[in-house]
Amino acid sequence: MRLYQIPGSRSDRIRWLCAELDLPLDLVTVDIHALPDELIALNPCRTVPVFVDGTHVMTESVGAMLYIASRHSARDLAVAPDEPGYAEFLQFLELGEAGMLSPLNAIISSKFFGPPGATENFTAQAIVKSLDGRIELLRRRVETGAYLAADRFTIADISVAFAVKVAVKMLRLGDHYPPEVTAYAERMMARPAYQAIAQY
Ligand SMILES: N[C@@H](CCC(=O)N[C@@H](CS)C(=O)NCC(=O)O)C(=O)O
Repeated sequence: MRLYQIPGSRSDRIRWLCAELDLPLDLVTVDIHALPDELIALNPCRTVPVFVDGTHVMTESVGAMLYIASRHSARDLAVAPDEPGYAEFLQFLELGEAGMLSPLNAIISSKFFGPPGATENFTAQAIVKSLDGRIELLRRRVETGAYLAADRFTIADISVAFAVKVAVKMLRLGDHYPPEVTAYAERMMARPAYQAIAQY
């Protein structure tokens, strides 16, 4: 299995999962400003990560986590359809990317690559505000349980904890986030597997 990665980016989700499972990954570190032709040939979206397993090429970090967990029979790290926590598992697995990190791409671009004040525009403010709703959804979940689904650590926790980390540590949006949410993310990221690959 090969992973085109940028340390500290969504590729960390896949690295974190492989560290949990003790699976070897062939890492290719790339520069987002100078993506190699090899990556562009695999991924016309020109995004990172790109995960390759034989003839399979995946450009979605959450999809790649589900693939790895299924292929490597990591039953504990996913939740099966006949388990009670299945609905919550799917919900939070998706939330981390579709509901949280994907909308933040616009904020990341405007903060790091846009003109001064770009993050102050209406669209950027609307995205940040919408994230607050997702944080409240998360708060309600973590106030009643240590994990997001099935009372155990799963890839839904990797999906969401990584999104919270980007919001809090990279974008500094977390000043008003409830302590339950930041404590939950810190607890997930204190796991030895994440500590072994964490960049910041
Ligand atoms: N939904 C994709 C998003 C991938 C993505 O947007 N990656 C970022 C880096 S973490 C990127 O490549 N941004 C540059 C761009 O969108 O042009 C995933 O979960 O892997």
